[in-house]
Amino acid sequence: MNAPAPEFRDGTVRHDWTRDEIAQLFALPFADLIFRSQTVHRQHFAANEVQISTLLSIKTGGCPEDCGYCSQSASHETGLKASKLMEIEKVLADARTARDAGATRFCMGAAWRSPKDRDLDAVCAMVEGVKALGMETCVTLGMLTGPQAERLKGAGLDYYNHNIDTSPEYYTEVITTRTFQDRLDTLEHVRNAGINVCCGGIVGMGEEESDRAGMIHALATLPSHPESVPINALMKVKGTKLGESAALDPIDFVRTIAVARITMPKSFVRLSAGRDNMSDETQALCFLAGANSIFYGTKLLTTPNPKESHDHKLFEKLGVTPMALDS
Ligand code: SAM
Ligand code: DTB
Ligand code: SF4
Repeated sequence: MNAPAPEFRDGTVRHDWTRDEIAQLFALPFADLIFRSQTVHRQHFAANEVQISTLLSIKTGGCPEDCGYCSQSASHETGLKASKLMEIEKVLADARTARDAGATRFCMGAAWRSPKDRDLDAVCAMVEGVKALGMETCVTLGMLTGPQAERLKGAGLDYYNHNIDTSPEYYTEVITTRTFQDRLDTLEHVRNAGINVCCGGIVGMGEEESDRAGMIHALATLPSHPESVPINALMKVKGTKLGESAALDPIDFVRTIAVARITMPKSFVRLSAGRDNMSDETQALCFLAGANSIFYGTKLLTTPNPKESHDHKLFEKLGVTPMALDS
């Protein structure tokens, strides 16, 4: 069996991962990989607890970016109806419903390249309102400047989601309207403002295993690991550039979760988009590999997610319990 190098015990937080080390993790026999990721998971987290977040698209469609996977890009004809920023009261009503259904974090997404300062006024009010409901808050609004990040922090924002999406090399196959470095700059502004970072990517866009290794390497060598690492399986949307991508092998997806868990031992790893197309067995393997967060509720931003009743049964079958806020 490939044992870890003696100077580093699995479970130690490191920022000096080499791409080769990460590629070697991906190449492990499956059982060895999962054994190691599950062992790391148990060092830092309660083994059977999963954090629950609910998503809401507060501003949908008509986005000027050309992200090849996205239903909301104006470059794609997906039949999605664009809408304006939602009213604050409506957002808070949805947050209350999510809280009462058991979500501890409410994540609000807007299809913007970057927010205008006027938009930020409304988003800050939403953040304040959701916090007053006793929930954690997360927003994903595109690129941010330093002062914009400071404003969100001032409103009490807990997490900002901004994904690197894929490896630096594969990135230009997916997005041309903003660069990998633009994304790193936004992450730095978020980090400097003292907001928790939620950053991950997508698997199943036609990338190679080496790109998955490159994506995890970019995340695991950030100066601080993102507190939350969403691993999305591509939701194929008709009319998008990547809508006809080849089917993703679930084992490749589980491997990506496991490598994220080993390389970022203290981060929440979110089994993010794609659960609606996954068997219970694949999801169980993801939890075994160290995923400990999900999106809950029948809609992600624009695409479907499993029924709540299905998730309740799945949790019961697996003996998984939702994580309380202060655990
Ligand atoms: N417009 C903002 C931005 O991109 O920064 C925020 C919203 S965007 C929808 C958030 C993330 O969702 C993307 O970076 C991408 O990783 C993920 N995502 C979007 N569409 C997806 C799809 N069809 N399948 C899987 N993940 C997707
Ligand atoms: C993330 O990594 N996944 C979420 C959240 N961050 C904002 C979004 C998933 C979107 C899936 C496609 C859709 O529903 O439009
Ligand atoms: Fe716009 Fe975000 Fe979709 Fe890219 S992922 S097209 S930035 S909404």
